[in-house]
Amino acid sequence: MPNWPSIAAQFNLSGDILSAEPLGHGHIHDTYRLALTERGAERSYTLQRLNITIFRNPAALMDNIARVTAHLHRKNNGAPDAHRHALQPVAARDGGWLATTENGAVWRAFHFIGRAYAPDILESRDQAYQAARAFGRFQGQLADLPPPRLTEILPDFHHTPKRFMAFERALAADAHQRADAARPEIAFALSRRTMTTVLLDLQGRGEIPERVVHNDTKINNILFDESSGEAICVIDLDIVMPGLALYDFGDLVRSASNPAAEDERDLSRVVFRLPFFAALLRGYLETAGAFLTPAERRHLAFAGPLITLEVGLRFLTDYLDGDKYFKVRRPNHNLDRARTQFKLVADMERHRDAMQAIVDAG
Ligand code: GN1
Ligand code: MG
Repeated sequence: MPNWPSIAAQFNLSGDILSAEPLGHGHIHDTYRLALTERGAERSYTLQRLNITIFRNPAALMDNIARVTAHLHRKNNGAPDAHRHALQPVAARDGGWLATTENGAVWRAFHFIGRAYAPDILESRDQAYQAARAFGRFQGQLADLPPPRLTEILPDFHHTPKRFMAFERALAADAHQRADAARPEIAFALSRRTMTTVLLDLQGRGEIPERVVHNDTKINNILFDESSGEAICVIDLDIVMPGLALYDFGDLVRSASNPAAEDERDLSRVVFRLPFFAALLRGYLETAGAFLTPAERRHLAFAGPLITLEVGLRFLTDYLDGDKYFKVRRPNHNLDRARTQFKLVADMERHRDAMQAIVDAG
């Protein structure tokens, strides 16, 4: 168990510690809800131990987040419940945003947003509509973030061709003799190389602009209000940085369209839900439609299969590499995850014309 008194004392927090419990299902950091009480008033905070193997410059990361959240709060100023619509980091007593413990762990804190939940799987099309609206609004609000350019915390994060090359390197090395167990998945990935360059080529030709985007719009990175069901707050801002709007829409399609868990072993449960795609598109166009370029619009149906392939490639690469990146809780966990992603890609490919028709009508 983390040493909560020593961690809490490093932030601008006061009161007695009441409880600490694990929170959420992120694959990267360790997240807790810490409740404090002061003269009868209870306050909760989200405390995260950062994965500093992946995020080597946590100070730059928090600097990005501080700028982004301050900008979002300026935009939301005056809205009812504004404090529930954007994250708010808690400053450390040393003037920065981080606390370091004696064992070298690096922590950050946010004000906890209560009466809200982050779903791993969407139950209704309305949730999909809500989530896409929220991410479109998020992109729109960050369009005029004052300079300088945000730090690229993880450069080339969605550079799919580089992800593909990393996969090929892991396959050639096969350092853990796992390739044999993944032959069908490897073949599936290898036959889709040409997909990986499409968006970057368009960006290179100037048809798709760089924007400030979220880059990790998995559906459990948004909070829904428990009573109204409204998508209220975009969370997990670690890799908010320059990127393409289509990465965000694509990852939403990946995570919102699938009714099964990302690591589901029964692949018959992993399917692409076309009506959820239609709901995502409707929500996204309501808040982002005004700023998308024609080329961005034309590729809304392509973004889902692309990002799903990319995430599947990353899981497969990590499986071949010996599970170094994503947290795993069982043998073959990353292979199971790669399988769900590729099953989803295949299903999306079957629905390609139907998706395109929805985009063209939208
Ligand atoms: C990670 O941090 P989390 O669990 O929200 C990953 C995403 C993947 C996702 C797959 C920084 O997201 O890129 O799409 O897992 N985040 C990072 O579930 O690598
Ligand atoms: Mg997350």
